[in-house]
Amino acid sequence: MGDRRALVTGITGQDGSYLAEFLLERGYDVYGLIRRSSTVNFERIRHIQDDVHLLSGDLLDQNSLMFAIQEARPHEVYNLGAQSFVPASWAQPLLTGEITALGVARLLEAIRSTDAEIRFYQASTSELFGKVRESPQTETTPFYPRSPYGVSKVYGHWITINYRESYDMYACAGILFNHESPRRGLEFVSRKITNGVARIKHGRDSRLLLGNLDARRDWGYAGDFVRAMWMMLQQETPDDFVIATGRDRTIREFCEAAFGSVGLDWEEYVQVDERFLRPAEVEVLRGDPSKARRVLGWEPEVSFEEMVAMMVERDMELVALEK
Ligand code: NAP
Ligand code: F7E
Repeated sequence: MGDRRALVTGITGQDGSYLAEFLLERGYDVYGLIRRSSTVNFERIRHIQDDVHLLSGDLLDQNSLMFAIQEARPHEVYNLGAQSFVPASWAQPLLTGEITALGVARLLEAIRSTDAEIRFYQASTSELFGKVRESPQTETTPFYPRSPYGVSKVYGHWITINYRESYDMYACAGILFNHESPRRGLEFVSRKITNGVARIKHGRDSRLLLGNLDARRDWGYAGDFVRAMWMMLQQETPDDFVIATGRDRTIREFCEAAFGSVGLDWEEYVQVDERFLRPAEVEVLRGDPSKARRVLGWEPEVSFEEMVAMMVERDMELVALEK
């Protein structure tokens, strides 16, 4: 066993794969929790599959979390596992609550009863702010979630703080604003757009159907954001941090940048389809990362334009490979 061991839930997801790479580079023994499925979904971790230890478990199953903690004996646990797609949380609000809310308590209980010295990171989100009470949003901005996902994350956030205060555990919540990459799931708007651009450019599609084009998000690059998760757990005392770029843009602007990067005019291809509108929308999010800058020394390195170009470039390659 190595000197530093970390357990990552959600290792097969976008952030889990970047965080696992980051921790491996720093010499950690990395353990990842994976849930059983009838087809393997290791696309994002195939290149590091032999370097990490994969443990079978589920945030719905208390015993499996206990076994995972006992097996990995981690110094740090990063809870990135969640039902993370906002529209799916209206279709499956109870499942979302079980995984995204109660799953956090299950994991904290497994840690508390095994080794309360373990440092814990909870993946909180800008969706806590929802219908924003002030702008930009900071660590002290009141919450007003707008989806079953957001409501579940409010529980996960407060139970993390409550375990810190009740049991003196080293537990941090990172309030991360949207972060994207070529590994983003295809259903999220950023990747839906860059994949759509690639399919249109290759002649596979002629239009792209989207929902609310006026929504504004503070988009950063996932590779930069996972670094902040690790930085939070290296502090002397546990605390909560907003991680954001400090700039917001509309979905239209994302389209303009993505289509523009391959010389296309987005307005010729994008159409609004009401099926993609939400029952309650988060209209605008913009984070203030000054505490993270001051205390952690964290700064984003990849710009919005670089990230969009990176995503379109990768999707151009992937679509070219599709039969
Ligand atoms: P993602 O790509 O959707 O990955 C979610 C991960 O959770 C996957 O590995 C998934 O496993 C796993 N998972 C789902 N249900 C589970 C269960 N019952 N038990 C164990 N694992 C389960 O999400 P992401 O974008 O990487 O985000 C990582 C975390 O940060 C999530 O908690 C998300 O809510 C939060 N967050 C994301 C953002 C963002 O902009 N990306 C911002 C703030 C917070 P499968 O592969 O088996 O489905
Ligand atoms: O939507 C609008 C949509 O699904 C962004 C998750 O990682 O970040 C993510 O949640 C905006 C919304 O991300 C489409 O209405 C327009 O206003 O990419 P998204 P999200 O809902 O912000 C937060 C921080 C998380 O924590 C979540 O886990 O884009 N939008 N048209 C669309 N969105 C989608 N998905 N599809 C559209 O066609």
